[in-house]
Amino acid sequence: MALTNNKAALAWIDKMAALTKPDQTIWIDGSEAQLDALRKQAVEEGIIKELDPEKLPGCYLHRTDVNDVARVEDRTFICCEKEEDAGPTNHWMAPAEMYKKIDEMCDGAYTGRTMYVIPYSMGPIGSPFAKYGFELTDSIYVVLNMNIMTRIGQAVCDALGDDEGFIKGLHCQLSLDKDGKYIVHFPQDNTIVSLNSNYGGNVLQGKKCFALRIASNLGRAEGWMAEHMLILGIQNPKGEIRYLSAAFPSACGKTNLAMLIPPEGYQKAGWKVWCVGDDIAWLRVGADGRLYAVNPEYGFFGVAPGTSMKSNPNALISTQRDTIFTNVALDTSTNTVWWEGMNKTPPAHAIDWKGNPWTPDMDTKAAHPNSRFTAPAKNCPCLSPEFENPQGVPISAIVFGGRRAKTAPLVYQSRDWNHGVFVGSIMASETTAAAAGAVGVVRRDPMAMLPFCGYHMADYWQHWLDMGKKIAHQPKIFNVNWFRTDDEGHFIWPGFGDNMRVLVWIMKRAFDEIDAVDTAIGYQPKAEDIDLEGLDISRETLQSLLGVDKDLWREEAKGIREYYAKFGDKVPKELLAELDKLENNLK
Ligand code: SAT
Ligand code: MN
Repeated sequence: MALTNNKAALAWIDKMAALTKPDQTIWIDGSEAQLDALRKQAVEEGIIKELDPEKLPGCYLHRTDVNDVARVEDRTFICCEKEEDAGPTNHWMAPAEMYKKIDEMCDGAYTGRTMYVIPYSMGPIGSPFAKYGFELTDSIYVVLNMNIMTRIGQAVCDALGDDEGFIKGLHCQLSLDKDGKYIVHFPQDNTIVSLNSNYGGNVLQGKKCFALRIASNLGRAEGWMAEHMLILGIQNPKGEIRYLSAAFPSACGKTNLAMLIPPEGYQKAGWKVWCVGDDIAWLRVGADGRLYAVNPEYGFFGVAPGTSMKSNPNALISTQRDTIFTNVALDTSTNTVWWEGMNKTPPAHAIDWKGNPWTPDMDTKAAHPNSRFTAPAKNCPCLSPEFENPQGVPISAIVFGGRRAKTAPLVYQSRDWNHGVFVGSIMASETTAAAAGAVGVVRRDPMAMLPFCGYHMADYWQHWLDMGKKIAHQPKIFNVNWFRTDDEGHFIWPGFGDNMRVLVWIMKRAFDEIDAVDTAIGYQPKAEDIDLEGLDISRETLQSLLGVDKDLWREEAKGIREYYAKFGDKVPKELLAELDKLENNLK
């Protein structure tokens, strides 16, 4: 039975049912009884495997099709009316043409299948930040994951009422044809369609499709921001908590930073990090003129490989119950999961992510490099008490960062908001396994939004500049790079918990509590102002990590100019002025 009387929603769902022709329709009410029945059914149908109920209660393993393991950026479309509004970084197709294609592909797509209707909320239900949507899917795996990643069910329909401003989403698994994938967004209709995939980032529509691509459009129109950012709170020994948000590309350590455990000395002194979110932030100007953030999600869709009790105990603990693992290895002797980097003792006998027998002497990976866990946020030991705060948390610093072997120093601060927007716009990072395609190639990824900005990137930069004018108390903007390597290709900075040392400097700067050095690219710490106590790193090494190689940066400036040229005369003049300033400083 329908969970809403919302006429617009019912009319659209009827229309989709007429197109896809399901055998039956099931509304997901969010009740444990219904979810449990679906879990049982999914186990019976071989979609998921129940793991050891003592060691991993409520946990399941799923394997995707081998050609369906990451987001497919070249199959992702923004279908606004005019091609120029999608801009040079998005794939575009005329809406009418795309709708025609979808109608053809989805005609009878649910024949012999069930249509699940998932009402879901991004953001705490009833919060001024919250937005509601319906995802229609023929995948129980999607239902079970959406239940972890978003708030679902009757309460969402109740909060939506008759409002027509909901997001419409259709997902059809079809044959999972590797060449026939379509991840499509119609910003003017608040509509999302995912075809021929069952992989998280493509089909858990609340995440990248809604909370970033569609929401970036909504934010632009309504005067707020949808960003690919973690949110964390740093509690100092006085007990004050200060919040920052940070944008890094996929698989560059957002989850690790968001759940950071400070070095021992810091813990003893009373420092603590609280996680509000690990991937997406929605930001609005509050009545007090500060910028406030909520995490619109309800769970973590984290990269499994490399997650260990050493690297990120909070993440690993989060996955110990009520979690769905995707494309990790199955330890057959214990009926638990394993992945590269979990520990140094791989199982003697496992089933790899493709479903084949695996032993440690084989030279294939047991888990896919982009294998994931879907874990409820509530499981996280350091989840912020403000996680459900409908008003969000006040942001004092915004941090950009990427994976750069050279060029970008450990940390620097922008001189002001506009310079900070420039710093975000020139972000570059080496590609990872989170998207299909080559790994390790440096590409520009402005604000880590390259695959997620739902309109013209240069208009998005303009939106950032415009937002700056609306925020009376602007957060300070920084850039970090944990990934500088030495001549042998080893990381110089230890990263993980020790990133706390840099965060503490950032927060002191954000509150004007410490001086800095004015360099060609922005403000940088004095080498003595980054605490190295208990670390095996000399001041000279730190100095080199902070170093700005002017030759490399002149090359960088040239690359930025070429990159900006792609956007033609849409590049905001403020950013061109910042580039001129940078070039001047490098003379
Ligand atoms: O694949 S997801 O988009 O869900 C995760 C990521 O790539 O950031
Ligand atoms: Mn992400």
